[in-house]
Amino acid sequence: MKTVFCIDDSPGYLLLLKVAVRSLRAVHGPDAPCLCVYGGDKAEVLQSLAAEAIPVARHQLRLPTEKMTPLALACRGCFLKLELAILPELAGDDAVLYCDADVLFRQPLDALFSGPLPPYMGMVREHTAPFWHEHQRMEYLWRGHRHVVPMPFPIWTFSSGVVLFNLERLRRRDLIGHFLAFAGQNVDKIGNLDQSLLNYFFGKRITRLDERWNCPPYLTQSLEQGHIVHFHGAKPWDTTSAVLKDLRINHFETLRQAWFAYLRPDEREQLAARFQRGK
Ligand SMILES: [Mn+2]
Repeated sequence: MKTVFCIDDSPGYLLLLKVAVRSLRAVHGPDAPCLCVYGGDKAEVLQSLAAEAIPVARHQLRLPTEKMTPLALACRGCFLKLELAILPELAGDDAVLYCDADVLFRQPLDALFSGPLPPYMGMVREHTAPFWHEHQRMEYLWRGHRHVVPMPFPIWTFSSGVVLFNLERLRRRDLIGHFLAFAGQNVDKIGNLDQSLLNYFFGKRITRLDERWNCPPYLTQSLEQGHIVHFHGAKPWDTTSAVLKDLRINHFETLRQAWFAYLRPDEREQLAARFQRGK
């Protein structure tokens, strides 16, 4: 099964992706199948990906941007993962493991790849309180028909940092067409970007994955159990931001050092230079 990453030209993504792929190859060998979906337009990024031997699928977001909030527009790269089922480069793949670029692979994924395929998608639950907001239902228009999606509130939300997508199911009966219509028409009502869209539309159809497949570094069990560590919150280079102070606990320091170990000396210097300039 391919491991798929999505990036655009947002700062930091490319370096995160390189480390993610290097760690995937360290765990699963140099031929571990992967794909980078690239939503940007920079020749130097494409060169960098080629130098790293990372296969690329170029894809411009199909989701309409008219209704996007300024925050969503600034983070539009995170919506790319929602469109994997329509990518020509993945037309022959029935399932893929999507991972954010800010992950570190630490232990093999065999148990995840050989387990039963989730009927729609598999995700790990967020470590937050049950989520609720004022919209009790959302509607969308698709091929001339109006559809109503009752909101499954309050719900425990699932993290979209790692998603085992059953692409074959999403393509069947054009479920992906329905979902993307819903997403484009309701993107102004969501709290947490792409993650909200997946949780609201698929709700209880999401299969819960074991925590080891998307483990933040601040959990006490992350060092022992984290097969995929997800630097959700503070990125590995962020040792100072006050707002994320509470998330730089437990194994954050050890795991950020593990992330740094994958950098080349010139990459380490670039990061250091960025910090001396104040990011
Ligand atoms: Mn992330």
